Amino acid sequence: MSSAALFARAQQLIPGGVNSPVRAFRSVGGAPFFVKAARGATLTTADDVELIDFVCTWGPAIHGHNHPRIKAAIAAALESGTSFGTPNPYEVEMAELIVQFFPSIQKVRMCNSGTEATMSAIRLARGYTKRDKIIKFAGCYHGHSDSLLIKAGSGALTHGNPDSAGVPASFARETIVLPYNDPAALDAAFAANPGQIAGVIIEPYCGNVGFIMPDAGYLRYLREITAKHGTVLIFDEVMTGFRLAKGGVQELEGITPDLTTLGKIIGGGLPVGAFGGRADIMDHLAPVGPVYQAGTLSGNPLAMAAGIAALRLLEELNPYARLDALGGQLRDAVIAAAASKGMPVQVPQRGSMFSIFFNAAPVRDYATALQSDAKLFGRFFHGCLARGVYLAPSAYEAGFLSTAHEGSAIARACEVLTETIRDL
Ligand code: KE4
Repeated sequence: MSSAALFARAQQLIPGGVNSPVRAFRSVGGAPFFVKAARGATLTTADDVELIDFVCTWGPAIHGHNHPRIKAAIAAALESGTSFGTPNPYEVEMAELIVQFFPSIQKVRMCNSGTEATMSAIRLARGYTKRDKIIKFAGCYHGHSDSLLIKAGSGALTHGNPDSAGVPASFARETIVLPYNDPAALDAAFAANPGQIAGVIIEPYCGNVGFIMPDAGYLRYLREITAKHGTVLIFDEVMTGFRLAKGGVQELEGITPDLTTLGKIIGGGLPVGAFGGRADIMDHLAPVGPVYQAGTLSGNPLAMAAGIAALRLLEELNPYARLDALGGQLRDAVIAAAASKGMPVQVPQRGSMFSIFFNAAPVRDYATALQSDAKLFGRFFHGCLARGVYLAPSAYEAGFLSTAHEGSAIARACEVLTETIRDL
């Protein structure tokens, strides 16, 4: 059945025809394609079109799709069943791997999505500090829990406003939204809310507003001011963990957060999330402490087996330099193509993450990201898609590379990006 026919059926039964809004192509226009198979760097659509994939299922597929080692690990686990509802050996091995990769994590709890991980970390920070307020940053996305679907309020230093229908104003009042990369805003928020801020949650490198990296010293300042005020610093590394380095951004930047949230890669493509950090904080979690958190399928043996295989592959391959070279190839191709026609473009890239902003100014926060030409991005997106390259269907998402992109896939992709920019 074609994508169009599938989409028509899906829209009858699933809101917008999708199980996650970004997949609906609303911000780039057109109708989404359906995928029936994925392997390596390639997606095969329901219309038998092959696409070079730079979404990588939004991060998990760092080894490419359907990697034989991950597939074999799932198959082996499947022989013993799909879910036990009891502790299982895979969970222990996963916990040991996470703690090994992330020295800041002394104890870790598995869950089933990044949203669960960040929601639980926020509750834990509040339970540990007995404070209610949290700080998040404009442009950072941490999943769809009520406390985090909040946009900056009128007084950005006081409280936020709901960023979705269904979020009570009373919830929004406990979330302060600050601009990213703005140390003075941090000072002001802590001064305006003395002894009230339970936690600060940040994407240390932003991947949900396009790809934005912090100014030098910004994360260190954030670590200092949160330590000074007894506020729990939460690094949301659901996207960057295991992707930008084995130990994520905290390894690259040499910063030790109090809690870290993880997901995506640690499920090897199956549903997963995790949060962990200082043992004295984590031991406030049930059944040890008073902060409740739970999940029927948390630590699911199939997801653990897939994630363990993905992490073991990272240990063996240590692919980060190769991934950074691939990202650099893509970045250089886009910059050269845009320069040849005097088109302003920013291509922030680090390792296997990148984004393409049609913007004359460097993008350093939500406000500058919004000044990019999203309409032009939409035309660029569809031009690439028509030539067989699938970028994230939004001007405000990050792109992802995998080790499977090496060789012909990256070479073809660079040609396509170049041709598409030429014809814009
Ligand atoms: P999930 O609940 O979607 O597993 O994770 C939420 C989440 C938390 N933290 C960060 C840093 C994230 O990037 C995400 C989810 N990322 C989006 C990509 N923009 C998932 C794609 C989608 O919503 O379909």
